[in-house]
Amino acid sequence: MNIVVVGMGYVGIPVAALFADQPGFRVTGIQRRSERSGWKIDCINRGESPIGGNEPGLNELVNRVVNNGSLQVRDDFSACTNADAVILAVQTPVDEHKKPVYDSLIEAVEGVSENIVAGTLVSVESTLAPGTTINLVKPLLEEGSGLMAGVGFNLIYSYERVMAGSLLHNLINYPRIIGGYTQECAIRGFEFYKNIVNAEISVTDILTAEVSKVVENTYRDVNIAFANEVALICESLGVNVFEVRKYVNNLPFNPQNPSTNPYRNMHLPGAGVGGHCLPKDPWLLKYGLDNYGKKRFYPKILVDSRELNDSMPDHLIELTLEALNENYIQINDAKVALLGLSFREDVDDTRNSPCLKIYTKLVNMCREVIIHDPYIKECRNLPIHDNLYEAVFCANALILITSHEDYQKIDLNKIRGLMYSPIIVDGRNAFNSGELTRIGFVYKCVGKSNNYLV
Ligand code: SAJ
Repeated sequence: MNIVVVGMGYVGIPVAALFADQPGFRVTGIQRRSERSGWKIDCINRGESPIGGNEPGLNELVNRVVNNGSLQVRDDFSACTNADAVILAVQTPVDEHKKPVYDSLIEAVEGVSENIVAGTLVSVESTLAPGTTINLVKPLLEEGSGLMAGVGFNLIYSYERVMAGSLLHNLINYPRIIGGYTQECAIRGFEFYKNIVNAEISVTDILTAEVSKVVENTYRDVNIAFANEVALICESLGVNVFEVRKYVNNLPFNPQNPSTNPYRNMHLPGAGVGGHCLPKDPWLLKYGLDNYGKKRFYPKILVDSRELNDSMPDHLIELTLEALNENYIQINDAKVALLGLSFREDVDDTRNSPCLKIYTKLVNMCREVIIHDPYIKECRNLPIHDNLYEAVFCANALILITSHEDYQKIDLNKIRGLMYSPIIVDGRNAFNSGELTRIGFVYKCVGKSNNYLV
């Protein structure tokens, strides 16, 4: 089979490489030669994966399929003319007004529609506002190709469930949902993905699949917001939210079916919610409701959850100001060190990172703000130090924003000696209050109050 995958990113690269590794498959990746991403074309055609961080198996796979001629990347859509299947895996961010930005999607769909021939399977994998495939993608494909969806070509929506650090693993082992424009489209999609997916594949309609994808991540965002709200309540009442969470979550599993999820699964409060999925998917769900829903209503829970999660970086700044004031240090005289630039522990991905929000505000308030992250050496001309102990030298406060494994092993006594004033604000419950207090730190943590030493 000849496959085309449009968009060489976190989704497109693993899926292109995995199909290319199947006997009898040849894959052409399509990537726009843009300023930001054009370099990926030559990188992949050299047999290298452009995705950083630790992605088990991906570099070897890309190298193998490029060198045996099963995968190549181009910047034009001509390969679609003899494609049996085309996968759309372009990014679909939201803008500052929380509205989806579909420029890349529209460009990709138009390029594909002008080249596909009858009988092609078109699979949309990008995360979309529910209603987008039927109301935007389908008409563009039909206008450009002159073919009817479900008749001249098969149309499905089949979302990915990738996660930085386990891209290939998730693709192969996570259950897959296929939303078909018609029953026949869904079955064609089922047969197609069976080539690479080793887990259960369910078929449904397109709209149900689109809603399922954004609800999957909205659910997680709302649960994190609940944990953050409980953390703020615990701080105010003077209890340790992590102790409360431990008791809440140890309500016994369902005795009849112990493998099911516990009756309680309180998530972790923290410095905020970053990454490419959770900060945008609730807004895509709301956009779908607002634009394609039959009955208008205001989805208060998902909106308030997003706003609460996005306020957590401000809460860390508040805790830092409190600690500086309690020690008679003026914020504009202070040097503050931020630990953890990536959005999640032990990855090098900075998308929507809470650290960026904290830096942007503090840099206008402090004498100096510097950043350290073991996985990131440079980003947007930010003042990143690659030596942690140099970074905290003479600092008045240290804010832990991402709990990288490396930070569990730092020499706190050495840090205490290097800092001008030993203030630590812990955004991820990375440290033990009692140990830091004994060493002589002023310690504040999201969800923990000063009224106890635990
Ligand atoms: N976070 C918390 N508290 C938590 C969990 C996460 O504050 O209890 C924060 C993290 O620090 C991070 C952000 O939320 O800043 C996102 O964390 P994440 O673990 O959800 O990481 P992602 O964005 O890589 O999530 C992806 C999502 N997968 C897809 O969109 C396909 C998410 O739905 C998955 O649950 C997650 O991977 C996973 O754990 O698989």
